[in-house]
Amino acid sequence: MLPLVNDILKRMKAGFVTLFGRSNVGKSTLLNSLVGTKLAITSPKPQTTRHQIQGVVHDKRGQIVFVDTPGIFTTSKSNLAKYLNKAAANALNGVDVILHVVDPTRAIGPEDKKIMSIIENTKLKKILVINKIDLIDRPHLASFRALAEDYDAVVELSAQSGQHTGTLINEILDLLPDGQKMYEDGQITNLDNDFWFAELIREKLFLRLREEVPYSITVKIDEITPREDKTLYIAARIITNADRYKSMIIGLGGRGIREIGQSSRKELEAVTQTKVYLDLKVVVDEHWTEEFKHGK
Ligand SMILES: Nc1nc2c(ncn2[C@@H]2O[C@H](COP(=O)(O)OP(=O)(O)OP(=O)(O)O)[C@@H](O)[C@H]2O)c(=O)[nH]1
Ligand SMILES: [Mg+2]
Repeated sequence: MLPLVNDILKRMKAGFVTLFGRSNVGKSTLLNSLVGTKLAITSPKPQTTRHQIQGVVHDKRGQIVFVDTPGIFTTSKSNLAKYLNKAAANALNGVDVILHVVDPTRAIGPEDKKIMSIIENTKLKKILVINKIDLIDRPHLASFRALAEDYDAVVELSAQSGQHTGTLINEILDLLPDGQKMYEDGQITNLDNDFWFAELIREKLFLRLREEVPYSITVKIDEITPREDKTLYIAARIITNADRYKSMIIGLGGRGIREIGQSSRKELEAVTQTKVYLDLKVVVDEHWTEEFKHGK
């Protein structure tokens, strides 16, 4: 009977759900898996995500807007690190449900404890999401399961394989209030193309470069022009804060930048479904991280 009544009243669930967790637990991978498209970039390196990215799941029972956040971490005191922690904490404003995403291959760390203390005092609904169940070796699973009573629900899933992500959607819809759609049908993100394309290039840099180099980099798109021959011309700048990083990005005989250009172009072609001509430059601006100090 109930679905019929809901149909007549056009009642639906709607709300914001934040993906919260320490770095590298798989928040962005989970967002992509739930939305079914690669919106957020991912990498095996910590601190990959720098911005709030929204991804929308349209379900006949309602609409869920997921908000991906930078991982919380407690060790670094750089401007970028402070900015990322603030951005993550800000993402809790105005949300309905918090997903605390954890990785059972690693012990509960100071970051998890910090997150638990942040969310403990909120009145928001909380779900503990134990990710990476596709891995056989999960030595810390029991210690995460033991936290269950602090949460409204616990879901064990694999963001990578998609296993049990449907269970998570069901649990979220149970906890969400009735509401109105926030996004039009078919719209899946708040990202504009400039930002999205820059992020896809930044992912390739994250995957290819070692140690501190990826953290010295930001990417800006200068031009996106559809050409008459049906190709898409994209001009982008890789901005780093030191000459030595610039040479590491370019690589011996330009090999590094060539490979980054090729893998970025492939990814851009996949998301745009168009042949792409990518014009990539590397420039040094030692002050770019200052932007983060001012919260831009
Ligand atoms: N085996 C396995 N690996 C996963 C799973 N989910 C994510 N990963 C891997 O974990 C790493 C980190 O994933 P991300 O999605 O970038 O993690 P994140 O939490 O967004 O990290 P930050 O943005 O740095 O906070 C990547 O190498 C992913 O491929 C999973 O379900 N199973
Ligand atoms: Mg991320």
